[in-house]
Amino acid sequence: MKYFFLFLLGCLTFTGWCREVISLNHSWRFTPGYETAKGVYAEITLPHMWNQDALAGKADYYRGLGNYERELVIPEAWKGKKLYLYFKGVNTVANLFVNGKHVKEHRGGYTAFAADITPYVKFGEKNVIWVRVNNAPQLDVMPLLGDFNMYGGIYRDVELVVAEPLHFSLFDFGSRGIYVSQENVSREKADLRVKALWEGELNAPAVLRFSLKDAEGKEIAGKEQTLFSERHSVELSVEVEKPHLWNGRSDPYLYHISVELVTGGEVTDRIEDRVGFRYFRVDPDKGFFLNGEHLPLKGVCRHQDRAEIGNALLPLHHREDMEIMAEMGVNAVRLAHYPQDKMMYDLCDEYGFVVWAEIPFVGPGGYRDKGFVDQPSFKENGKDQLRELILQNYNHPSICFWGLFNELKQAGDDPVDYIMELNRLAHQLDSGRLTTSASNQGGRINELTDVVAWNMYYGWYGGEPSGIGGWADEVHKRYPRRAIGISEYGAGASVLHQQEDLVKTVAGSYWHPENWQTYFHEEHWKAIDSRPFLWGTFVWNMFDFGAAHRKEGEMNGKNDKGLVTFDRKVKKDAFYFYKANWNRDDPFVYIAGRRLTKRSEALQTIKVYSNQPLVELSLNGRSLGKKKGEYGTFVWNGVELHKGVNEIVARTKAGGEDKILLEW
Ligand code: ADA
Repeated sequence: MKYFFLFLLGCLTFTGWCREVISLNHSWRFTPGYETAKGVYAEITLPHMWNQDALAGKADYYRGLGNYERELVIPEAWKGKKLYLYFKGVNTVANLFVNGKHVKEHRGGYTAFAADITPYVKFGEKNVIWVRVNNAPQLDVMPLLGDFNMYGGIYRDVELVVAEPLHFSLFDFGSRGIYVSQENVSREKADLRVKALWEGELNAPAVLRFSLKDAEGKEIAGKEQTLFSERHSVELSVEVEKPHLWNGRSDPYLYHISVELVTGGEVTDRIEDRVGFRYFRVDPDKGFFLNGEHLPLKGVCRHQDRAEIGNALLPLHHREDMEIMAEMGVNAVRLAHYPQDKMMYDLCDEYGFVVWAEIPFVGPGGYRDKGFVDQPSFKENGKDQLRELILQNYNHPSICFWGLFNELKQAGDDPVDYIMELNRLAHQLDSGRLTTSASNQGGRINELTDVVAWNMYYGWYGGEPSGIGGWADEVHKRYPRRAIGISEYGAGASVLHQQEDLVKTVAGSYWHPENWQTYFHEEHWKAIDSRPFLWGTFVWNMFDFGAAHRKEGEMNGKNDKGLVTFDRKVKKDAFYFYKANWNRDDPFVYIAGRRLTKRSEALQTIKVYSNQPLVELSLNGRSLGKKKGEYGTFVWNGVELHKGVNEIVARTKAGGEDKILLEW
């Protein structure tokens, strides 16, 4: 029965011809700590994380050991195959044991890794898998700190890969062993290069072959090449004529590629992937260009966690985040501050978001402590994490930028030389993309990556929101030959905190009224929109996220700079301001200030957001006239409420209507 179940699972998760990929998310036992009492455990299903305490805002949440164990029956019939465990994300350090023997250690919580368990398993028997996970802070694993929770656990999927002896390598820093490069891309042609790494003995003549199909399934290119036993890497190139380009949100066209190893006429392994042809550049005066056309990047940053489940996300959660971002009209996303689930990069390919992907090289920002320690073990770990990020995500057309650091300082251990090393490494591994960084400093540190961006908080940690424009002009003048962007800008808001007047929020305080965040973004967007030299700008943050050390806003342990709440249930007013400016496709109308249901005066200002040219407002059934908007914003001053409950309706021709009740 068990074998039948395994077989069934294998069929369901089958991604290659001969390779079987079996989900191992079920039937784990979890025990926290060490020297735990025998027989005391929780039965859990992956993805899993153990830090509910962090979600509850406990600043010194548990950072230590957690143990995951499960049995694994390996059928006798698998003798002669190669068996791997593939972990997609374990935070932070994972040690894998099979039948009590140490197999592998992996250091870094955001990237995948594979372990060859073939020599450790007993065929035809039950085997015991034990993963010892440690999320304690350590000085030689990135990140050393950050304004986000480092939830411990096996929080992404685990798979068993059952491969034929001749198979694509899983050992190149957790990649799938297939790298698809594109060069000289234009509307006329593209050079496609497929590099494959393989493992195993060649007992008979073998070939590598690939086939590229368009979205309708028509083969448009293909090639094969003989394998030679002395080399475990092989490359094939073809020219694709008149490629249908991957063109961001407007046309995220994807081809399909399948790469196979064939020996004695039999396919022994196959990897499927998608290819999107595109070219891009960044100009210091004119910003970002995709396929030769100017594309202002309207970006947001996304942390991966959410209320109640932390980082232990299911596919439906990733998809929901994408849908929310798409609804707002986002066309670029900074997946901060670490590599995110591969599914996110897949979805970005599909939705057509331009991606900034990054390693967790996070500096102290406004806090004390260090993001960089000048010791070899830290530096090696950071380079490995960069290799993993790039090699695991090499084929995604959506990724245009590799982010190398966030808010590092030069005081103390100076990271400049090391960042230069990372920059060289990124280019060595991938000559087709640009490097970037998120700075909050002046000085040499801003001259190291291909393009640079700053985390700016005018009107939150200091200054006024309108200050952002002057700042951008100043930096553009100071670095005329550098492409500059804004990697973060944002202000906190609680949907429970409402005020009638616009009073500036004190960042670290309890009171985080929503209307200050809205105003902050209105001012920022106007300044950004009139400065096309900014190559990309990214709201901090799309969603509220867990930051256990924070004691501010409506509850401890949360950074509430999201445009959407931590549970994804409420879209704040600022969300609709952006939707009105960024989403040209779905007509809508939205009345702002709707959560401030009780007003203290009869005369009120009513603000409406819409992407339609004209909005009509009515009060208790009486029209107050139609208005044209500016920046998607329509304002009626001096609206006189009756005593009691008032009905306010905003109507548009194509975008329907919105209705709220206000009490005076
Ligand atoms: C920094 C940092 C972020 C973030 C932000 C904030 O800029 O890069 O991680 O949390 O501060 O909200 O203060």
